[in-house]
Amino acid sequence: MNEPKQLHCCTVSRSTIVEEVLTTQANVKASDKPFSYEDMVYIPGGNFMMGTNQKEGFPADGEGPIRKIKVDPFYIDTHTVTNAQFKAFIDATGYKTEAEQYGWSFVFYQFVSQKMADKVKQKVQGNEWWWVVEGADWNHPEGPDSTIEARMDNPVVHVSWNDAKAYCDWAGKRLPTEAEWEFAARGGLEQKTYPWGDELTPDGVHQCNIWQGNFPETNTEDDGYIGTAPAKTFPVNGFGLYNVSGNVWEWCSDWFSKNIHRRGGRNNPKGPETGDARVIRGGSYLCHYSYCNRYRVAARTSNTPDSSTGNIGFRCVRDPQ
Ligand SMILES: [Cu+2]
Repeated sequence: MNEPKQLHCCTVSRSTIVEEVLTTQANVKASDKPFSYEDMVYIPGGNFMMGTNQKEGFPADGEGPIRKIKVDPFYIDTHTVTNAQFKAFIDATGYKTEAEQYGWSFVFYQFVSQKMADKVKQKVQGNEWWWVVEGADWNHPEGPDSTIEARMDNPVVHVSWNDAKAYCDWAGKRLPTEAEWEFAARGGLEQKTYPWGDELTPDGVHQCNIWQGNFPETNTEDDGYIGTAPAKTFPVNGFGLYNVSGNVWEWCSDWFSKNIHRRGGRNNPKGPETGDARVIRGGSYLCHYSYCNRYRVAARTSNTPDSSTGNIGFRCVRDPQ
């Protein structure tokens, strides 16, 4: 059986717009600065119950069945890579992101200025809230007339999987496997819906940055944010991680498959040998229970490795030395 086309409510892939895919395998040299564990936490590893059989989930995404998985200890960033951190990488290496090479990226329509909106030629069919904005990139998240100046502590966005990998190579880190990501995201709790428990807003208090109101028309911003929130917002989970649910999707190292569980090992699974799309986890500020409750900690989807949007970022891990 074929995998579904990589067209998801909450993300969108470049292949919906372009036939030819750039395959940039940039050779980025590791930074010569001494490595710092600043803003990383040690995850002890061990066994955990991965996935979910919940009915309110998306079984078609391959969220289940629940299986016992073992991961080795690792360090993980407490927050997603920020604009400030990514800028340091660009300044040091001169790296060009794929959004810059293609000359455009996907922006949520409400963020596009009137001036830019008049120039937008393409909207994604079936996902009309995604606009193809020329000149949108990590440094201009809503197009050439926007800046990250007031958002240096927010997650970098419009970064492809390939861009994220290049950053990791420079930073002396790597992307988490999907299993590592979920182990860390669960924060030591077993089989809870969210990183903090089973209730979305315990005592009416928002725990993450997702959509409130009617998607895609009105975001009431009850949680305080319409786009990204600073990378260190909302209470941390049991391991000290910020924003594993909501805010931005996070790239994992694995290729995506709906039924990897049948062939993947139970010890440090690394996903399929090959594929078309990479796993992303955590959901984003555009997720809403009415159509995409993928801010659940077991939820998963994917995007092609050259794709970039305004709601995908990443955090890194490092093996104990
Ligand atoms: Cu979503």
